[in-house]
Amino acid sequence: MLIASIADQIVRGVDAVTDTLSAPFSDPVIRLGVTGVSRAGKTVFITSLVANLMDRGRMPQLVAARDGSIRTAYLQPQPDDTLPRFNYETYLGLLTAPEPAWPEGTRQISELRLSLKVQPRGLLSGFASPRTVHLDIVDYPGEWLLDLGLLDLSYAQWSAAALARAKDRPKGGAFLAQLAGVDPEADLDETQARALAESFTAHLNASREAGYSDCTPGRFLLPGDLAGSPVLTFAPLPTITGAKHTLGREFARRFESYKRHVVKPFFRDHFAKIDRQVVLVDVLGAIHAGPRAVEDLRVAMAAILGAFRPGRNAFLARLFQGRRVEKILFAATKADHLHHAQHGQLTAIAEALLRDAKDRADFAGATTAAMSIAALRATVEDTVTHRDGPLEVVRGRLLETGKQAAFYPGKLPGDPAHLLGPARAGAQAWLDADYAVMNFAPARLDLRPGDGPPHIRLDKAAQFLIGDRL
Ligand SMILES: Nc1nc2c(ncn2[C@@H]2O[C@H](COP(=O)(O)OP(=O)(O)O)[C@@H](O)[C@H]2O)c(=O)[nH]1
Ligand SMILES: [Mg+2]
Repeated sequence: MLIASIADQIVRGVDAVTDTLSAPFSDPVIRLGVTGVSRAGKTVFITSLVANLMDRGRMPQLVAARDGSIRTAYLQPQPDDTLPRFNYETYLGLLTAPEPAWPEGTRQISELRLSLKVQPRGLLSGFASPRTVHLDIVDYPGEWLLDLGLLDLSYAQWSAAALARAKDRPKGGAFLAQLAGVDPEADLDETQARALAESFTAHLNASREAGYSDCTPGRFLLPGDLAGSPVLTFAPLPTITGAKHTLGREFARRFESYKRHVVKPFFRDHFAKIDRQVVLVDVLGAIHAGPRAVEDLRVAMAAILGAFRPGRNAFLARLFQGRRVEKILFAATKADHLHHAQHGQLTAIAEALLRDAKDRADFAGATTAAMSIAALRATVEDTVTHRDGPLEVVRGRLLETGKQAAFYPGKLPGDPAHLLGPARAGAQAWLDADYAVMNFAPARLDLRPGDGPPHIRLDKAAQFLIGDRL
């Protein structure tokens, strides 16, 4: 341990020296992390952000776009040769086609470099030539961040927590029933191990579908090329004594292996290099799913945001070595599902979730903000007459039928505590309200030259995240 940390420091030290030496000769780089659990809106966010940075007509809240400091923006080969490239052209093509469609879900990390030519501002700016700022955008699943918490847990501790969660979550009963017939002290049987892992994974996936966010190990949901490997073939077990060659002992070993070979490399190779971070959250989706999903979101967000606290555990502290993520934006996505009259309430809920996480985690000087945004606006606003008076709705094309429909998701409370309170108290359903969500298809676009795709507050988000560096 000691030797490892000294070696780490030496490597870091050398890094630091070369950084300073090369700094005057190389262009500044901003590494922007984009995360959120599956379907939170990462792909759409990055696609629209990049399109709107290339065509800046709809970005007035980004100061460098409004005042013309950004001269041009163009895509360049990314710096990391071994990371998949974010498939920007394909996604934009889908979203802007005559029959627009949402991109397929992505389940892995990817990267894209956008380079901006920026005219320096200030006294002598007229004489200076434009400088280049590289924006390296890294898209990675929020599920992977939740795994950070596993580093602090033994297999027995994780098992206890996972079994407790399984009790009243989807397909948890089936897994527990299967477990009842298993003796952890019996010799390892690979067929049984696989069956347990499959049943546990089915339970995690069903929980995720039902709106639960806290479903670890994250790579069970998004296995990529690790599918079927031993590091993903384990499940929680009740108390084990751990004699050699037993199922219990082997699962405990695989759990440790998962931490070492899956969790740590991600944090070391990707997470520790991020300067700015946006965490996307489908708050409306969770509200629709009910109080338990909202409570789970609150806990998961605290865990996700906890990953940005370098003092969180020894492993992270060593990785960051005093470096830190400078800005963290917590964004409630898909705000176009709500008339703007209710955006304030949505932002307040996002703020309350962020505050809760902040109360427990000091982000060591990182600036944080909460916003409600829509990366790609799929609706227009309207007012319809309802038996109780006028109702402020949004109108869009339904994904299932392609038909236009007006939609009212329900009245969000002005005080977020009216939702977060019952959620925390373990309510099963909302008492006095019902919230709906609707799947809208992306709107057909008719873009003027110089305009990017329509959005809500994407420019404000960009100003917060990168505005100070342009
Ligand atoms: N109406 C609306 N829907 C969105 C928006 N962003 C994402 N979505 C929906 O959320 C789904 C998941 O988005 P995606 O970017 O693929 O999520 P990811 O899994 O985090 O990359 C999309 O297929 C859309 O249905 C948005 O700005 N407005
Ligand atoms: Mg994606």
